[in-house]
Amino acid sequence: MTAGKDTALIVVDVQNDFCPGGGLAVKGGDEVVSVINKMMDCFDTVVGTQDWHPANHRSFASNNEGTEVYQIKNLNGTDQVMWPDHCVQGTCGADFHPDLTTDLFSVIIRKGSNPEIDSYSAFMENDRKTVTGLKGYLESKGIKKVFITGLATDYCVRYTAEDALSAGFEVYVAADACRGVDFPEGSAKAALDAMQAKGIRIISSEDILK
Ligand code: VGL
Ligand code: ZN
Repeated sequence: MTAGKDTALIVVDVQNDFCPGGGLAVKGGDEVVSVINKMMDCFDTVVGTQDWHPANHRSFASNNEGTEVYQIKNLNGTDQVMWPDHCVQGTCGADFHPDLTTDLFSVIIRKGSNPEIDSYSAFMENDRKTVTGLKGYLESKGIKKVFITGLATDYCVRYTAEDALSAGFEVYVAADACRGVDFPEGSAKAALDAMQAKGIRIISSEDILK
């Protein structure tokens, strides 16, 4: 299939730290690379995103004395999971997976750079106020529909998909082109169900590639 000019692909956080061996490894994270590479050929507009934290980011357990990894802590008024260090700006862990065809990205959105605020969504930081500019970019290109892929299903994919829906786009998530952190256990499946209940269409990459 060739997607219409009004359709964009968003490739969320396909970075070394979310792949096996990385700082916040997602099971099977690297398995999405080949399927996403194939999907990219079907779209004129492809957005890549990168989780892009300074080393002192407050979502890292290591930067919050007395906290343990995966503990939940109140950070500036919102519940924040204490993550292992990941995607530190300029490190190999923050690089895209080496086999990902990044040449086809029309634009790259980097998020999570404010040390005090996490940003799961590619549209808006977790303060739910600070925008990244992605909505305006897509609107300026006449995009009406977005297909979302990448890592991780239960965090950055989910938040990006839900914000895309709130921004007025028709939203599709290609489930087989995503993998979840699955913390807490079961959250990857729960995220797909929650997205579907909101009107996000959960599809397979095959629906695009056929
Ligand atoms: C992500 C947790 C922390 C993600 C980013 O890309 O889903 N998850 N930072
Ligand atoms: Zn992060």
